[in-house]
Amino acid sequence: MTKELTRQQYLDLYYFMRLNRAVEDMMVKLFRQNKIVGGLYSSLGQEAVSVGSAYALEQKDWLAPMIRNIGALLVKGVPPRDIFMQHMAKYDSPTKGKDGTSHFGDLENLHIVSPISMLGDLIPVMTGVAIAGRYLGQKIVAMTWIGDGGSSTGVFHEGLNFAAVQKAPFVLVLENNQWAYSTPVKRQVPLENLADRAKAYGISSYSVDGNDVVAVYTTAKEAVDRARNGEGPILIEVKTFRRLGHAQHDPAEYVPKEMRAYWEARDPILLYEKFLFSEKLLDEKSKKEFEEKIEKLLSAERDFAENSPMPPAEFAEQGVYCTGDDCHKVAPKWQRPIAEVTPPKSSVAAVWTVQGFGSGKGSGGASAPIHFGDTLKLEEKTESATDKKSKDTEVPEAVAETIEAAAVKPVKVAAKVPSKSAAKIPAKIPVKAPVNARAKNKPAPKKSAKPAVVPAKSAARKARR
Ligand SMILES: Cc1ncc(C[n+]2csc(CCOP(=O)(O)OP(=O)(O)O)c2C)c(N)n1
Ligand SMILES: [Mg+2]
Repeated sequence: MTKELTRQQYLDLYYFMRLNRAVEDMMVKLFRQNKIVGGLYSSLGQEAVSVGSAYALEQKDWLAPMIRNIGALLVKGVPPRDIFMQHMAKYDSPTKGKDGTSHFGDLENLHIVSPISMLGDLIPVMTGVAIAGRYLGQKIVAMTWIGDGGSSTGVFHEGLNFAAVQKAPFVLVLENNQWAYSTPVKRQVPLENLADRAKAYGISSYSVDGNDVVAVYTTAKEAVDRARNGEGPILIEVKTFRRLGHAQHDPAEYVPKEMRAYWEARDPILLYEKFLFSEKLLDEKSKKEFEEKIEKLLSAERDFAENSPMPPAEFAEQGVYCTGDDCHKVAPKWQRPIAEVTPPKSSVAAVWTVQGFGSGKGSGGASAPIHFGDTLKLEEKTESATDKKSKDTEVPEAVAETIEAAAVKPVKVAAKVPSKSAAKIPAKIPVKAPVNARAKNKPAPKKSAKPAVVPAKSAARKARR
């Protein structure tokens, strides 16, 4: 770790990492007391990722957290009580008890987009936020996180490619914690550095030690500044380790002991404390003060959450669908003159001509408007479309004759009609006809005393069934 931040910044990073861990420790207790509704995920050992990256954002910037980014919510200004109440499905929670974990946002004040469970989907969503901000002249950056597993979804690639081609002011933090449920990274990505995924989209990337909060912060800050300055999206891979299982239900016995021991020795908070002590930014006294401050805050926040009521039953049918203005008011906040991006400054012509694109009937011999080219005139179009439709549905003469014949003499015709045509015969033809025909024309197979010889393949197939 190198010293290049202000004293306050160093101490902020420490405070938020400690707060992140303490909030989650408290939730484990609440979970064991059966007060948490639904699953509980942990970011133990990954606090430097959420805190370091979110700390690089300005207040006006936007983020969308994933399940292991409670630290990012705290940095952005979400009070711990909201996190507790959300997990406890309380009436005063941000979603009024309608959803769990970190599935809530704040579009108005904190600029947080609620996460969605479908891994990767936040990438195009936050790209949209970034582009909208640019259009409105807000000079914002949008940030979200994705796991090593989530980086193998189709939408990760579609979203990042879209962000790249749009040069969106967007930063994607790829949280490589070595595991996706019980799948190790090497079993799902043939890359040493997941940052290399950026090469496919022609965008910049970084690979950074995710347990070094200063490294995460300084990298994220550089990326955020570059994105804000118009360099397009940036991918940051942070290498870290998921210390617990996927969620509370998972003891993660599949994790090799040596791997766990290596990462546990690199606890991000202990590493950082060591650095702060060596730089004389923290001592035993100030450390204790931080601990007391956090303890006091969290016990008050927990009490508030515990005292909040559960939602009334009749509330279940309210707020399920958006009803417009009485549900939420989302209006664009222009930070530039609208005239800059509206007519007559911007083009609104629905069609445009391209020299050399060709001329046709629709363009009267001139260069063709790109949408119309050589298309038919309206009357011709309508006529030919009708003709085509009737041709498509028309039964060919030969087949019609065959069908008619089959209706009269089912047995004989069925023997002649190839199976493909037989499939087209309408339902009014007796269904049993072809079966009877085969039965009459083919002699019944002789009964044999010998057991049938089953070819090896079929035997294996039968055995599998
Ligand atoms: C598109 C999609 N596929 C599968 C899942 C189920 N799922 C939820 S979390 C998870 C593992 C994610 O692993 P990773 O992206 O590495 O994140 P981590 O849990 O390690 O933070 C899976 C497969 C999902 N939510 N969305
Ligand atoms: Mg993972």
